[in-house]
Amino acid sequence: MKIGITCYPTYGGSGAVATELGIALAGRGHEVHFISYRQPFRLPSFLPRVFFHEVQVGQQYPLFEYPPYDLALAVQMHEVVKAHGLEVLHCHYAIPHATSAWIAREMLRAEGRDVAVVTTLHGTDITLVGQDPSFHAITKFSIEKSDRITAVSEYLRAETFNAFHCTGCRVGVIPNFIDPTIYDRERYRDADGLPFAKMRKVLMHISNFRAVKRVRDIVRIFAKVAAEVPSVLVMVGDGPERPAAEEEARALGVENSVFFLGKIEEVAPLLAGADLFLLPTSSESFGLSALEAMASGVPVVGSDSGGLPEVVTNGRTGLLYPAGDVESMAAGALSILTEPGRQATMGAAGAADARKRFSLDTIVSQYEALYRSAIDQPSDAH
Ligand code: GMT
Repeated sequence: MKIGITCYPTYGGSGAVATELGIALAGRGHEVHFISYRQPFRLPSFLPRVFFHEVQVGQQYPLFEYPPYDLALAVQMHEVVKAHGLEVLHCHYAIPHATSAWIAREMLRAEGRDVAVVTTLHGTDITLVGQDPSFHAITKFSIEKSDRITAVSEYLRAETFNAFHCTGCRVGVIPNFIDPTIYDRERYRDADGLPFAKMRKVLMHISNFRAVKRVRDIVRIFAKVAAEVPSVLVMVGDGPERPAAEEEARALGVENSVFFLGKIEEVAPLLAGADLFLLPTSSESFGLSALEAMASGVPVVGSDSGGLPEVVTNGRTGLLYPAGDVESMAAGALSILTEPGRQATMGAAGAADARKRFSLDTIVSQYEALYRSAIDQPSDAH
């Protein structure tokens, strides 16, 4: 197939999933065209059958206080579909990608051509941004007009119905995935790893440091663990709440044991050196970073909200508590790190479960089947 993929190219789970999906599809012989305002962060500069088309928002006319990226994206989609004969446009994150795809398809239809539109909902496009009154109606419209809609968890599927009361949207669930050959502890066994790894337990968190991640809680949990067990906290990523986490570390007197590494593209080697992953988020549609940790043999301590319980099996591959319950999360973390054999047993269970339920091969096949059905049987909702 000839497939267009549009995603946010910056650090974030939806961009990572979209990019790895595209790479895997090209590996299976499909032609994949990424359409976005920047090369996605996990996309290598050259791969056979993979192309990148940069969206450029043209003239910065003084009238435009807000440059219309959505329109420039629609025009680029329309161009790429025509120039390369794309059969399907796969939009990751509804806003504005699904809207631009709908415009592009209307333009194509006016010229007697067509393209199938598949939209994958990732989370905040439905639970946060899509709820904003300025976006609600257009989000509902755009997803209803997609030929196929998927959500990354059952939780997000239910949230989509609750948020939009849509009769016209049949949302399927295709979960996120990992490449088991990349998230493999054994692969990095001989690497030097983190310098402190052998002396102290390594607790790790990876995210975009937005408010929803509750980064202060991460530092609070760590401070309680560090009071009992020699340990360090490794914070990977960056975002608006990073100063708050740094401030919390100073306030709790643990700043010398908390390492902020900033944005790092390849997290698998880091995860291979971790003992515990923390994700005490207030709402997470899936929690890709938790899955990557599991696949790397790292138990997860996090919140039992959103789609995270669909990824982490409470008591077997990690421990989940109500969001904000720092006390219990710290106690759970300590139990994993100190009870003989518990960390190893949970880590091994996580690695096995990630491979069994979320393996790249299985999930990519599901997307292939979805594209084929969207091309052969377009939705009658438009
Ligand atoms: O957090 C966001 O708003 C960004 C978004 C993204 O683009 O990374 O994250 C969502 O998509 C990921 C990939 O499907 C999921 O693993 C995250 O759980 C989800 N974030 C939230 O629901 C908060």
